[in-house]
Amino acid sequence: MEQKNEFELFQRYPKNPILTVSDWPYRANSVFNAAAAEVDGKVLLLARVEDYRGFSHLTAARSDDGITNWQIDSKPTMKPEPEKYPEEIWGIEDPRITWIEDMGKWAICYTAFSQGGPLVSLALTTNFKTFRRLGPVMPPDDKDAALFPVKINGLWAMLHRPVSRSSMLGAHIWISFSPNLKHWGDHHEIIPARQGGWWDANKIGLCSPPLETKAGWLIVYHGVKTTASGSIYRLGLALLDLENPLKVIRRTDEWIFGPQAHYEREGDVDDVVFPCGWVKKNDKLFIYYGAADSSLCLATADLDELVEYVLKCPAK
Ligand code: BMA
Repeated sequence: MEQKNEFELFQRYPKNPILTVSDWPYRANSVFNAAAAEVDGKVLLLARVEDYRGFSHLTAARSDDGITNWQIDSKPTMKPEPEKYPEEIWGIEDPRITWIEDMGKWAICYTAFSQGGPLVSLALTTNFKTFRRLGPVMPPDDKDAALFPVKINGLWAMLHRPVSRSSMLGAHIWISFSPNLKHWGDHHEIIPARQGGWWDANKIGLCSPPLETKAGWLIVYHGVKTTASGSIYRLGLALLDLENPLKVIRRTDEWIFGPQAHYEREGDVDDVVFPCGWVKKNDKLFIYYGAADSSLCLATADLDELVEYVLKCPAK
């Protein structure tokens, strides 16, 4: 692992990127923004793969140590099915995986790129080979969604990021509830994008799924700063109350990770770090992120240090 940089909570894996399209067993334009989970003792990444039409599908890669020797499915693991699910016409993107102990299943929230814009779809799996789609659960525009692993006060809960057509009003993180994973309501905005000069002004979105810690649900989110030469995607943290996740206990004022390495600064979309998954290995957190919409990278963090840091941030 990399020499620890004492100012950074996240340490980049020195041999990043861990996966690129040159590792892929079939022809594709790019691999990025992967969900992550520990499945049968291995780390499984469900990567977004963009083909040469510009459409995305999802493909699984598995590794014993979560770093090297990835076994990549030889063909797409989960393909868009526009004949049955018309909202998947322009592809499926940016999955987030949550293990639902109560059901003994993995839930995957993903973006379906419909003719009406991106929306949130949900699928369940036990094996990452076959998937049971529950279909769209949020209408467009909505993305950056993940489920909580447990019911909250008797209901399933999901974080997501709807965008108002009047984009002047910004894009914020919302929470919604469901009795059955299919019908969603009780919608509340919980983390607003800031305004003006902030790194996370106007547009934010959830990254990896909420992670349960003693101090609360740990959230990592991206903030998008618009500049004269394009957008910069950086990451911040927040902590939600364990029993009542509508309550934001803490939120970092400063971004804690942003594009610095050349593979994050230059690619199909410059200046993007975009995690969709993290895996806890002992006290370490392995965070998997798409870099510049072009490759898959790894950074590690000490979970206690992250929580300690976020607890020092202003109360919200
Ligand atoms: C967001 C998402 C991500 C992408 C990012 C940068 O809106 O679509 O998939 O990585 O833009 O292009």
